[in-house]
Amino acid sequence: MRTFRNPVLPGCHPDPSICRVGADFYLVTSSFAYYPGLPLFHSRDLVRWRRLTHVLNRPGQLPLQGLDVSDGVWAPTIRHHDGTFYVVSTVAVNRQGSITFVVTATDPAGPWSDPVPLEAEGIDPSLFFDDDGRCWFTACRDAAPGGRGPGELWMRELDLERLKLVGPTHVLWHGAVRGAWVEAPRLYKRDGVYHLLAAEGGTERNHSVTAARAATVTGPYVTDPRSPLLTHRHRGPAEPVHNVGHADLVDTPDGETWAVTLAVRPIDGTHTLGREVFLVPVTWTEHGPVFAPETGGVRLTERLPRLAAPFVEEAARGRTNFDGAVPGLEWSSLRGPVTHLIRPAADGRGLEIDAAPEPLTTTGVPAFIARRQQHVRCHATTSLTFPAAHPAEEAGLAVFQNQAHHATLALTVDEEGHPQVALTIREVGTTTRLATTPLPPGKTHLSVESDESRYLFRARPAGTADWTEVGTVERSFFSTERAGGFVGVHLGLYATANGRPSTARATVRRFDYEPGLGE
Ligand code: 6LW
Repeated sequence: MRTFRNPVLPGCHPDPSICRVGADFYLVTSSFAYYPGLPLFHSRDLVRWRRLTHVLNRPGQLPLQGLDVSDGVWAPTIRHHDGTFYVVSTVAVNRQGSITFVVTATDPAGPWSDPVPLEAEGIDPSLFFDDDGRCWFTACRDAAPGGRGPGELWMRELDLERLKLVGPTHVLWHGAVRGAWVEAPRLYKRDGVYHLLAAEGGTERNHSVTAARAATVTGPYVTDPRSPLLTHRHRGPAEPVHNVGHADLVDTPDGETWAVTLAVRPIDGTHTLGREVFLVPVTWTEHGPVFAPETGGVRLTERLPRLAAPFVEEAARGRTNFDGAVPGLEWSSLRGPVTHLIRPAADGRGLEIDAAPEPLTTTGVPAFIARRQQHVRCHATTSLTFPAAHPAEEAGLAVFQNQAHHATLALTVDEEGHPQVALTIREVGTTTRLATTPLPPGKTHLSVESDESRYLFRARPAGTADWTEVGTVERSFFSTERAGGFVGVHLGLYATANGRPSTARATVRRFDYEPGLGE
């Protein structure tokens, strides 16, 4: 049997949504407070995905300043109708309020329109185009006022001309188990029946895909008694894939149906890479969709979709030379563009990063760019020079969960002005300097290597042969279970003067990311 390896999008890519136009599949995921927002991927075989663009890549489209890393852009849905692509999504603000919006494009590569706010309560919006061309907007909201809580799924019509919700609100469903966090509604029509899929149980171990169905689009919806249609909540610690839910379905041109769903890969009960995208086969019966009919679950090795030609999978390794060019689509900043802080170096070789006053610990825009960690075992290295003049000035590598929870390996100076490399962790207001190692001034290589148990931080002055171990941090420190929130680890480059004005500037020659052996 020809197989592929799940997840098809490793690393922090939660809340996937998928659509197809002809032979082309498009997929979007949440992006939280990372900028640009809403990464959009393209594939022809459902397995190999290429970054096409970001749906929100102009600063005016995205109000992210002041937000926690796990707030921001949540749970989009992408659909195509009559020559237009639609993405609906929500900006969550301090886990309390939210702004739901729709953006459109005729070419998925962009440009995408500015967001049009919708008067919609709640999160996880989606669209469904009925046979008569009417567009139905669904989302989930609190069933009871106060606090984002176990919810209800609701629907209104979207007027496509005016991009406005119109007509009455229809309450669709409260989930297979009332009060179990019904979210992520997605609607499909099959053989005259409307099937409403939802996520239920919360996005952690109890996550699941549940369903209801109706004869008319606005309901009444009746719980599919087979619910949950997909979950791993009953599986024990030996199961490699957990927290399965938040699915979206797509039909292939040759008549297969596949689901994309989020899930995590915990090790000893914790996961660091965030929620990743898994591909699951689906068949339709008279009862509705059946997920993974042969295996009953989400597998790390799955049979290839029929449309995929056999291929050799390549791990996502990457060298970024930063030579005269802006970093590629895999790089993000926090809460807005950083072109005023990070730019191509004057000699065209590498990037300059200003030691801006903003530290990594606030909800502002620090001088920081990062890419997702996509493999538990991986190795990231960089080479930089940073003539720090004050101990508050630092620049180097960051292993970043969120602003309250990260580690840095940085070039800085001690109180006497001697260059050193410092390993520091920050956890909810507490900064701990784990280790320092003196260094000669000048170009230095920094490296972080992770595996199932720890992150190992090392340094090497340019022109010398041996790496010096600066220190280690246990892997679970970076886990979602420890840090909270909705994201996975990002590996990045940063500089800061920690609140002081500074003219110090780091010059970064390159950044390499290599999956470890067996990844
Ligand atoms: C997403 C929602 C969720 O909107 O997490 O817990 C949110 N559930 O489905 C962010 O990914």
